[in-house]
Amino acid sequence: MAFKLDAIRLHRLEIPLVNFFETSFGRTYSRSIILVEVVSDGVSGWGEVTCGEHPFYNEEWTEAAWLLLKHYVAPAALGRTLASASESGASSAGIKGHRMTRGGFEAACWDLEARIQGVPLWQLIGGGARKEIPCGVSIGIQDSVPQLLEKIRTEVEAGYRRIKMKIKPGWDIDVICAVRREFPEILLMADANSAYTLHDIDHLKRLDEFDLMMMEQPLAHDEIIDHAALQAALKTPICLDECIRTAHHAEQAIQLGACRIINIKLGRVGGFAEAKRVHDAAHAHGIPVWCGGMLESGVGRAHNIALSTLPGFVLPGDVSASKRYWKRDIIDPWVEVTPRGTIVVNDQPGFGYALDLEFLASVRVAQETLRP
Ligand code: OSB
Ligand code: MG
Repeated sequence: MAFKLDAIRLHRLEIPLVNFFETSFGRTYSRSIILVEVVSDGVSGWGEVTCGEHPFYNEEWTEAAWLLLKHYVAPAALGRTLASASESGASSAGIKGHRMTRGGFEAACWDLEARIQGVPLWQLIGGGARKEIPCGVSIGIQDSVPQLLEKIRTEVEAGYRRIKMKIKPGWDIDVICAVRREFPEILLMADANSAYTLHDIDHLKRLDEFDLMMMEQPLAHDEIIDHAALQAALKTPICLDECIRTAHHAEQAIQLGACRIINIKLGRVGGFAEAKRVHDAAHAHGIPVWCGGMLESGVGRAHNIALSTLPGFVLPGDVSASKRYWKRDIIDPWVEVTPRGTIVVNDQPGFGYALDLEFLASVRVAQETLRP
């Protein structure tokens, strides 16, 4: 359904995390999040820019995202009539990289179209393969092994179906060994966020004995070929995260044997249109996918839930309950996880949750409305 973009409003929020989150590239205590609100004929659609506060996961970061949205993404889109949300990425296609930033805008357009049509977002994107999505958790690097074991116990008892732990040199083999000793049966995986190189191949091979579901992104963020060499030497399946920014990358990685599983992050690939293409490419090759997370607020989390209803998302994702991240979420109700370790997908229009505008205003530190 065609719509014209009358205004784009940027909101910058600062929200402390309930617990710090540590990866191989650093520790986060508080999130700085940009929400993109796109307005057409009085109806608003919302998207979240999922980049970090610093350019350490990939090249993107919050401050830069604001400038890119204001000076490039919004001016190229404002006043235009889009035949459908699937066209919304085209106006900023000339921008190289910065897919999380462009993806925040793109996802907002999908939400807008779903709200104009009065249909759930999952339906508009062609999802709906499942009414409950299976959930896993991502647990950061802790100060001590007993702390990690306690965190894992809490999440397993809450019903989560798969545990992902972050690793880095110095926090890997011994720690995984301790986790396995304590939890011999759980579905367990490890995410290195690019902390190793091919020089570590013998070290990484030692992880094969722990029956991990997968090892996520052990090597450089932009290095598909070395991952193929590593996968050939490992029994443990490699899952690529950072490396896969387009469906073309997914095709190349699969053809080279660089991974056996793909983590799809809505932002990392630039929004729903490319996420669907990555999903389709993986599906065509029998490669399972799951939905990754970037410590999103309720808005990004709700988009991830819709994405996870596409048929190829057969593995538990990093989409978990609001309360694991926030004392109060910016959506109402919050995202909850059942004792079965699932999120029940609802049938409300758009991304399926109301915004808690009062709380949103209280954590907003900047706002700007852009018009044609
Ligand atoms: O690599 O998946 C990652 C968080 C920030 C940056 C990168 C990653 C992550 C996570 C968190 O693993 C997943 C989540 O709970 O949102
Ligand atoms: Mg990852």
